[in-house]
Amino acid sequence: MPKVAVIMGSKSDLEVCIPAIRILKKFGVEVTVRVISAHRTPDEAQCFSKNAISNGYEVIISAAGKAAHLAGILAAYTTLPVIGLPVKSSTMDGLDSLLSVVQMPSGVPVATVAINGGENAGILALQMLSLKYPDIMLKLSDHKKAMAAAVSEDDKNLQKEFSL
Ligand code: RP5
Repeated sequence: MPKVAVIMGSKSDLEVCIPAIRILKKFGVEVTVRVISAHRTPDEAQCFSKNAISNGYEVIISAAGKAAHLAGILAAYTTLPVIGLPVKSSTMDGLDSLLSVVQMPSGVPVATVAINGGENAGILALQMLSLKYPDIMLKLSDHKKAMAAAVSEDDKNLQKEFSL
């Protein structure tokens, strides 16, 4: 069973992580959820990342806000793909978090999704896993079809509503 870690810098980031956790579980992925802070528990961040591969993780999702260094720290100690999820947790609308996550130096990438983009973090992790797990690739294809069907339904309904 594929295994993904969802790590947040503070328990206050949990709400933004829920859509990621939910979609990963829906696709049958084993999810480990942790609170590890780049600033408050830096030794644990280092330890988790250094041992992530031997502990069976295939992708890490890292959510953090403000001076959001967690994803970068995790990416520094592993060759696993790290998906950064910037959290809007301050007065700066999350732009501070976004830039802290995305502006990594050459050689240490963090695949960054939108501010509060929990579901996309989960889907991106699934897309990475799908290269190895064909059943996930199939489910992703079904998911895309379901999304398209929902948009077509909205389109049809709005056309009907406003053509009167
Ligand atoms: C970051 O600071 C966390 O990721 C969180 O988004 C933000 C605020 O943390 P708390 O002060 O709510 O614990 O480290």
